[in-house]
Amino acid sequence: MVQHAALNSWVKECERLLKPERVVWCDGSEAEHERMVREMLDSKTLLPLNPKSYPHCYLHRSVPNDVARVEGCTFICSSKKEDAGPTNNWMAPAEAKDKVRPIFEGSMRGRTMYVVPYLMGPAASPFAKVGVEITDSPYVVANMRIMTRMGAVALEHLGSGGDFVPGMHSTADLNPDRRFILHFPDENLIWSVGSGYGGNALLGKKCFALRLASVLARREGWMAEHMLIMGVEDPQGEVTYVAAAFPSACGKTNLAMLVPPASLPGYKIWTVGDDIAWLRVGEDGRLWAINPEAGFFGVAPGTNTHSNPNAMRSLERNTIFTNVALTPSNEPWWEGMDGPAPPGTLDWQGRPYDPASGQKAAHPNARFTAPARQCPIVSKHWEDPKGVPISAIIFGGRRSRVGPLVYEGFNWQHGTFMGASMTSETTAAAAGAVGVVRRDPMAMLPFCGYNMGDYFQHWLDMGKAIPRPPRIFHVNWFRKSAGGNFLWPGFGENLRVLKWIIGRVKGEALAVETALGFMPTVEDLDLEGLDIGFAKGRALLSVDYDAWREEIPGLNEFLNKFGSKLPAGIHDEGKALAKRLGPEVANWVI
Ligand code: OXD
Ligand code: MN
Repeated sequence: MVQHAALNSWVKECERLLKPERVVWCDGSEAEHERMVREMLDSKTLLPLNPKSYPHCYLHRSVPNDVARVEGCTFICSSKKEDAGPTNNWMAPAEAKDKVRPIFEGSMRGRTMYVVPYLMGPAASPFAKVGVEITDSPYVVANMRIMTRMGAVALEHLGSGGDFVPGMHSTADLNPDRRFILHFPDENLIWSVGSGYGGNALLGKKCFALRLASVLARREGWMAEHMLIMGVEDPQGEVTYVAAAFPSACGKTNLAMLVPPASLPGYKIWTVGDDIAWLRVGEDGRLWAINPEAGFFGVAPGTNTHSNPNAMRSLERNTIFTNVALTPSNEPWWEGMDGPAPPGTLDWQGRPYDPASGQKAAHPNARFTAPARQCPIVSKHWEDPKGVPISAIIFGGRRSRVGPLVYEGFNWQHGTFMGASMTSETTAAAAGAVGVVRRDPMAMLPFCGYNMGDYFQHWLDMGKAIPRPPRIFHVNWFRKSAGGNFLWPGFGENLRVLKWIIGRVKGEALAVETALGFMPTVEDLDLEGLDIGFAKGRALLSVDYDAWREEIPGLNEFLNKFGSKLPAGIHDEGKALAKRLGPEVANWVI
C-alpha cells in the first residue's frame, strides 16, 4: 500500500480479479532483486551463467510459442474505430474487456502478484512519466528493473496524487489463442495477457512509451517515436545529435553504438538511446529528445565484437539473456557471435545443438536485456533532464533494391512524406514471415496508438511548431548488387554517411537535387580508405527509376487506406514525387 488512493484502489481491483496468493510491492532494491533471482534460479525460470565471464547474468528460456511481439493479438481499444485507423487492430473498449476479463479471472491463483511502479525518463526530468505494472512474472520484474527506473524512485515521482499509466499483465496459461495486448488510449490503460515476451509484457516499452505515449504526445504537442538517439563528436570536439527511426531488428542498436573506422580519426560516438525517443520543442526552438528507457532490449544474433563491440561490453554483466544458446562453460552463444558454437552447446530450447542440423542454436529473435549505463560510450547527457538537441532525423529501412544509400528531404513536409512512405523487409522481431516487404511509416506501424493519418498530420503540425526543425534524411544500408551482395559495408563505415548528414546540417556538405531529394555524389561522401569504386558508388547513390516507378502504385494504395485522414501535405508530396519520376507515373490517384 502507498499514499495514493487511486493506485491503491486499482491494485485492489486487480487483486480481486486475478486472485493471487500474495501481493508484493516492488521497491527496486538490490536486496529485493537478489531474493527474486534466487527464487527464479530455484524454479529454473533463470539459469545461471558463468559467474567469472558473465557476472550476475542469467539465461531465460521462454516457451517456444512466445518469442516475439504478436501484432495480430495487439489491439487499440479507442472508443471510435476510426481513431485506431486502418493499420491497427481495433476492438471497442467494453467488448475488449468482456472478452479478455475471463482470461485474467483467477489467472494468478497460487502465484505472486507483483506491483511494479516504474518511471519512463530520467528521474529528474520534467518529461518523465510514471507507470505501474501488475504482473505474475518475476522475469518481467527483473527485466523492468533494467529497462526502466523501477520501484521507490517512481513512487516518489508519483507522490500522493500524480498521474500514472496502469498496466495489468498476466502470463496466465501462455496459450497463444488466449493472448491479447490491449491498449485503452481513452483511459491510458494497458491489459496484456498470455505472453511473457518483452515487447508484449514489459509494458513500459512499446505499450506505454510508444502506443499510449504517441496518443498523449499528439494531444500535448510533442512526439513519441521509435528512434535511437546518438551524439556524433567531430575531431574539433563538437557534438551533433541525431535521432533515427528504423523498423525492429534493422540495426538501431548497432548504429547507436557505432565505432568510428580508423580512416575517420578524431570522431567519437555517444549513445543516448537505442529504441525510443520522446521529443519536445525546447526554449531555443530546437527539438530536444530524451530516452525514456534505462536499458537495451537488443537482438543478440549478429551482435559480435566487430558489428557492435560496445553492445558486447554492455552485456557482459548484470544482463538477462533470453532464448540464446548455452555453451558447456555456461556462456551465452548465438549465430553471428564471435566464433563457432563450442561442442556440447545447448540450443535455445535446451536441446543438444547439432550444427549439421541446419537449425539455429539461438532463436533469431533472442535478446539481451542490459543496463544502458554499462555501455562504454553512453553519453554523459543520456540522463540529462532536458534531453539533447536533435539536428537531424534519419529514416531507414531494409531494402535490397529501391533505396539509395542516403538522401535528404527538401523540407519538413517532404521529410514527413519520406517517413510516411518508409518500407522495409520484415524481421524476426515480430511473429510472422521474415523478409516480406511491408510499409512501415516512421518505423511506427506496430507502435502508433492512433490513426496513422492523424499521425502524419501531427508530424506536419509539429513541423510548423518547431522554429528550428531538424533536417530529415533517409538511409538504406542494405542495397544489394544484381548479384545479391551488399553494396555498402555498413557498421562503423556508416559514420561516413553521418558525416555527410552533419555536413548538410551545418551547410557545409554538397548535394545534387534528384527526384527523391538531395543526394551526395560519390565525390561528396568521404570514402577515403574504402574499397568502393566509382561504379559501386554510383550504384549506391543513384535513383533506380524503374524500381521507383514500380513502387508508386503500392505506395499509392497504402496511403489511400487513410482516405480522408491522409493530410493534403502528404498527398501533394506523393503527387510531386510521381511527377518528378516521369510522366509514366503521374497517375497519383489519391
Ligand atoms: C523492439 C522491437 O524490441 O522493436 O525494440 O521489436
Ligand atoms: Mn524497437
